Amino acid sequence: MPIMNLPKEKIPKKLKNGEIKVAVFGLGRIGLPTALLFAEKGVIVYGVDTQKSIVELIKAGNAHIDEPSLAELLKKVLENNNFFITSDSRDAMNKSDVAIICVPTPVKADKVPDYSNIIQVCNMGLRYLKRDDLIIVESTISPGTIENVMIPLIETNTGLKAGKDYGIACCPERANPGQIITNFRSTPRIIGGYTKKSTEITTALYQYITDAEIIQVSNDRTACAVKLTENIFRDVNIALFNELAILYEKLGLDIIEIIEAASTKWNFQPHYPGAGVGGPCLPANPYYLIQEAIKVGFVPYLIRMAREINDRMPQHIIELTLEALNQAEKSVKNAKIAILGVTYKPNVHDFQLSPAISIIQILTQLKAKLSIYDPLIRQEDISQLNFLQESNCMQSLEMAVKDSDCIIIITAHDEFKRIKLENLKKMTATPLIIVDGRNIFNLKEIPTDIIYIGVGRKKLM
Ligand code: SAJ
Repeated sequence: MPIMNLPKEKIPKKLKNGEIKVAVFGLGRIGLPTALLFAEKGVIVYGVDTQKSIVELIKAGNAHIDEPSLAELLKKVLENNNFFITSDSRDAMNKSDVAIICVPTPVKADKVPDYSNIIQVCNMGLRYLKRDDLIIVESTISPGTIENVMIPLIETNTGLKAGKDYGIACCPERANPGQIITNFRSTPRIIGGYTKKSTEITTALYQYITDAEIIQVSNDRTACAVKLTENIFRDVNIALFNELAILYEKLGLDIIEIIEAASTKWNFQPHYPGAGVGGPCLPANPYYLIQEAIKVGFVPYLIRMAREINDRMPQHIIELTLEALNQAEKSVKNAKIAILGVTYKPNVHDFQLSPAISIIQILTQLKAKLSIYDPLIRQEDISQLNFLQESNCMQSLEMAVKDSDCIIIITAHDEFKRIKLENLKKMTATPLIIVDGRNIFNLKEIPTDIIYIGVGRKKLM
């Protein structure tokens, strides 16, 4: 069904009766929910992933990622028999009219964006693009990636010209891990096409699966820039509060008290200092725009400095730990240090670029004896993640903190917020030392006989 030739009004009916079929490339935290939300509405969907293990897991009804209500949605969709999971991108594209690209776009160690997954989709699946098909990029990319990377590859592989022979648009994913299904159903979507027609047809497609507002922007480059602007705004603001935290520590002030008071002003937008900024988005996205800026001879300063400030927070946690141990006249060498929290954000089973990684590595180099506890760590994580060992991963908070000289909170899991400090004192060495990397405790409730340091707030004995 040549979707680009259809009047947009006809698209809902053609989706419902199976005449328009959708291929989703990449079945991870974004791609799988995207595929299921189309399939849930009766659309014939081909879910494509190059990892055969993921294909088999999903075929067997295993949602393979932790997202609320995802497993139930997969089970329901698999009963409909309109969701086909495959690693055969050629077959999927031959049978589909729309290709939605949801593959990871990380940055390499040298902070250069890595579009190898996007390029692989162009050279494999999209090699079988047909005249009047539509391509939609949900993966986070920089403005210009469609024009400068994808379109030339597609034209070389197929002879098809963008805009004239097929449609292509950007509809960046805007979901918060841990709330993805909810966000997909309710968060407005940004759509920008290479042509106006691409924007219109893509809009009709997404209106079929969400009641949320669709924001049409001028073109695909603008849509990419909106997504990057959202995440750079967040990264820069977090960096501001991380820098203020370090200053207020030195001034003997409590940044949380300051944020709470400042939040009474109508246009104050609080962000929170912490052990660092992790995850697949914030530590990576700014470099997409930095790279584009450098290509046009502009080197951003604030965006780069914000990344440096945030990337330095794990080292700051180490400095606070050394200061607290010194206060108790203890050395870090052979100190028993409990690490609470390893995932990059609370209550989400994801370790990507977590600040905990470098904190664990540095303390290991300093010859501390680590006991690590995170309620979300699974046995397979310990074998797969090189910074975790069987010997230092504990099954419970109590086992991790037992006899510890110092406790470092790195991730603000709900379980840790329920800790009763008076009870904790009975389990650890004396004095209890807490380095609160997420400021989860109320400074006013800290017992007088413990050493407590938060990020931007200090209460030494
Ligand atoms: N963090 C802070 N201080 C803050 C907020 C976050 O240090 O005030 C840290 C977190 O601990 C974490 C990192 O930053 O290590 C990232 O936190 P995040 O809440 O931004 O989590 P992400 O990476 O899952 O961000 C996603 C993003 N969504 C997309 O890119 C589509 C982001 O745009 C959303 O704003 C965010 O979810 C969200 O709102 O939760």
